[in-house]
Amino acid sequence: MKNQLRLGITLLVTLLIVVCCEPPKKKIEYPKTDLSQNSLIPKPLKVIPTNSAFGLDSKTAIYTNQVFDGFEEVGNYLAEKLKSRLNLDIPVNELDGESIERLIFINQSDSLEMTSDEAYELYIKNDSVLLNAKTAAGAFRGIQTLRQLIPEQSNDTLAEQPMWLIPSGKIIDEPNFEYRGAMLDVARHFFTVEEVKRFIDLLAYYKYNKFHMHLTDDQGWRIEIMSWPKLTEIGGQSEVGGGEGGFYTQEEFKDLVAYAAERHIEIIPEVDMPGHTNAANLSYPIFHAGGKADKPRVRTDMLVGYSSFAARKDTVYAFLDDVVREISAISPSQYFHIGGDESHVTSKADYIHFVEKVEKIVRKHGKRAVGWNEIAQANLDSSTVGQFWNEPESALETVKKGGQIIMSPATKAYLDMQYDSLSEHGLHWAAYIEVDEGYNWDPETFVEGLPKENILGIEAPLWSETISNSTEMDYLAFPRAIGYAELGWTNSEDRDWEEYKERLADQQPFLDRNDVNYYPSQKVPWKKKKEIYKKISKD
Ligand code: TNX
Repeated sequence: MKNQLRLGITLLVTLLIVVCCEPPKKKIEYPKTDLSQNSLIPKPLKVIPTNSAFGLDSKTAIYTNQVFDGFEEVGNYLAEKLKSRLNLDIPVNELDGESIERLIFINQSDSLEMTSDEAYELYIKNDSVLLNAKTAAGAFRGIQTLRQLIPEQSNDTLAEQPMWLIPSGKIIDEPNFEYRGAMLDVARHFFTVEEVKRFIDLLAYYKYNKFHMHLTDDQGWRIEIMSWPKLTEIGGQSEVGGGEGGFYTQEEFKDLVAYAAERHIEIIPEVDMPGHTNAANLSYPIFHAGGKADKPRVRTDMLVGYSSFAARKDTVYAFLDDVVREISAISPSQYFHIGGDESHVTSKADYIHFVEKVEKIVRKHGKRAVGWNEIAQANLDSSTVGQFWNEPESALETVKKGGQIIMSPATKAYLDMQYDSLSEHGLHWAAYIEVDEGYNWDPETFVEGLPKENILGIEAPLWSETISNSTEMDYLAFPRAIGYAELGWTNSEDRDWEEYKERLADQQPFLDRNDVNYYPSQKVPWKKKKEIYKKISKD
């Protein structure tokens, strides 16, 4: 008993010594925050503030699931962004550092309430950020939300080291549509691999998941086809305005596909046919339709509708089988876009024959065909997707056959339309699309009678007749592409221009940091005049 007492006292004393002699940990007094006031785009499904903060700082570590594919890569991606933007060296999956006090845990979980593969939950507390996602894609979307929550300024008084205070609370989120895309026309003007990657990076920040590349048109053929080398040797050497054009080798295309995949963005290749094929026909005149179609020659103008493949020649389909096979082999996407628009010099019977033949070739190579809305004239498999741009009846026809629709109405979603009559670059044959016009429509109701379950999603196409570099691309794409991201992700009842425009204005620091030459629309209450942010670093 005596011994026990002595032991008890010794323990107590030891404990007291330990407690009182450990250097006192300064309790951080986080200021009051409101997570619901953050300018997230796209707006999440649910945001529940708890009014405190997580202090992102040099004592933070990232830990990820290391069993499921892709989670660690998402952690590495976040660490890279924190390094380039904040100059913080945050370890990923190394927890032995003594100074680690806070954790961002990227966790695989099957028990989310939401059904989408891209769903995620974020629980932000004083000492941890827990990101739950079923898939790495969901985790990647959640990481974008976290990036957007990092404030411009660090707080340098709360601790010895600078801290970026992320408001605490809970975010539950998933996309409304599974297909949220942008398209870039690399045929009218060629864009380099670096320019395309930069665009993909910007789209990733706003949770896009599809990137459609319009690879061929009258003015240029931009993808190497080993079995038909003249397509790029001849067809790749021109563009609108007389520039030298260019093309992607298959290796370069694979590199782009991999780069996009790291951002959980799928590249959808398009070979536009039977019209828009002057460059291919110039390379191999044997496939030219003749008749009403113009004789192939180098085209640097912006006209459309004058070219066609010969729809009744068997050799055309043998050639296209090679093209579809080679591209499919380097393109993991389930989709292959066959174009099909504006074939004004192909007879209706020839057009239908052609589209049905090519759709079968695409399916033979294991892909789902996508085509511009005109393809509805043909008898198509229900797996084939129509891309609505100008004919509501065609979209309805596709749906009647059981097909799905991607919404890209030219009057609302075309990134190449001018903002107004004074804005630079762009065309206006469909409409002038100011930033509010581009936001104020509903993909679910735009085509009357189109059931929601047949709408795969939305895509904003950027045709490039009037733009030839990143600066010009930015001007047409931003800030409108940010709005299309929200139209694809956020439910329509949660969207409101008056509220959105404030959140859009808050994107300015991000856009400026990344040197995005956005159009400074008067409709948006920008906080600062353009140019005012100093370029610090990219994120
Ligand atoms: C129509 S939209 C086209 C393109 C042009 C675009 C210019 C569509 C399927 N075809 O060939 O580049 O207008 O806005």
